[in-house]
Amino acid sequence: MPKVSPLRGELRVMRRVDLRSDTVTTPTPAMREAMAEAEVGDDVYGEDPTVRRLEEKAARLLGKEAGLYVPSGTMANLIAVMTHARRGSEVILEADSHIYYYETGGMAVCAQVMPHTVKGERGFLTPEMVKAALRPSNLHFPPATLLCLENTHNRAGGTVWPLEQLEAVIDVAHDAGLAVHLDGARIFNAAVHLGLPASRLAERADSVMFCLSKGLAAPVGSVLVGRRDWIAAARRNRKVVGGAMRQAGVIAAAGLVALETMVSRLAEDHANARDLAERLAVVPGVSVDLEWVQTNMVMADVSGLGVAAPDFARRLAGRGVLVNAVDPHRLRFVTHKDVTAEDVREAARVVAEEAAACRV
Ligand code: TLP
Repeated sequence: MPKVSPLRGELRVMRRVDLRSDTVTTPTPAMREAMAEAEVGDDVYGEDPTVRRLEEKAARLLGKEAGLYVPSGTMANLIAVMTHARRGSEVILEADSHIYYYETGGMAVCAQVMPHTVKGERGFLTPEMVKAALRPSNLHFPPATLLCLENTHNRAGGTVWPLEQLEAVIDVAHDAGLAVHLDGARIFNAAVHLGLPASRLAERADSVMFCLSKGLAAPVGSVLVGRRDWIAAARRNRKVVGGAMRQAGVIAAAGLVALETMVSRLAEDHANARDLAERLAVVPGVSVDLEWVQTNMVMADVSGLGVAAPDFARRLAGRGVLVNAVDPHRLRFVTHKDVTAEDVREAARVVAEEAAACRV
């Protein structure tokens, strides 16, 4: 609902542009229709035909044997860690990865594993970095059992792993006997950027999770995919963490529509992000690394304005432009299906005006 705001003595209609995350997307009319008509059953008995169809479709799209529908990406990652990694073992992951940074320490609380973080470059590790993190077998060290990777990488700004590098890193982990889990919350954004099927990006990983409730705009859910026997073990762990649902076909139906109708349109979000990035990059005091704006995120460093990013975000919110500060210097702008090309231009205009006001 547009708000009316008094600005410079005139009345202007304030457009609300929500760029905090693609998680704010709302379901499409086709999703709501599919939800209303979904055939359902008790999924704990394996009797929900819609959930089964979603799990099978997700597995097929990612080139894996089986899938498991879960309430959230966080739970999917937690179940993956619980299922791959022995209690007391070490899990290697990038220092800014979502699993380490944003999942409330679930891997320590529930999976009882030891995180071993490695600082990457733009969210990517190199084979050398992983080799250096692998410690020899020794009574003093926890044995490493799992490597977790993230594509696209959230805190790096939606960056896409170069495929060769991804595969080389996975090979190093496999050679050392580690399993590899890919947090592919936005794997379809990566696939669209590379012009490759998501299954190609998922090929060498042992398990992959992706979110239906981000750019694909379904209201709830993520899917974890992998080998059939591994998914059976993950299903038990989903029950452990209370994530087994009953007539979940009602929400899974929207997930099916998301996979059928929302993947190719992600290119539009990427184009909007690129346009926004180019507009922000020319605002004095704001800096954007244009080379790394690859998908639906823009990271803007506002330290040149002499104001902390959370304070600048509050100023923007007062003008109807919602963004998240990801650290004291950087703001994250995320484009998605509920943000138009015009919204993006308006957001950039508001940033330029507020930036100018900071400088006076
Ligand atoms: N990311 C959210 C916040 O939690 C930061 C966002 O707004 O980007 N993996 C990755 C790479 C993610 O970005 C997210 C969500 C998750 C996992 C968790 O998914 P949910 O929110 O479904 O638990």
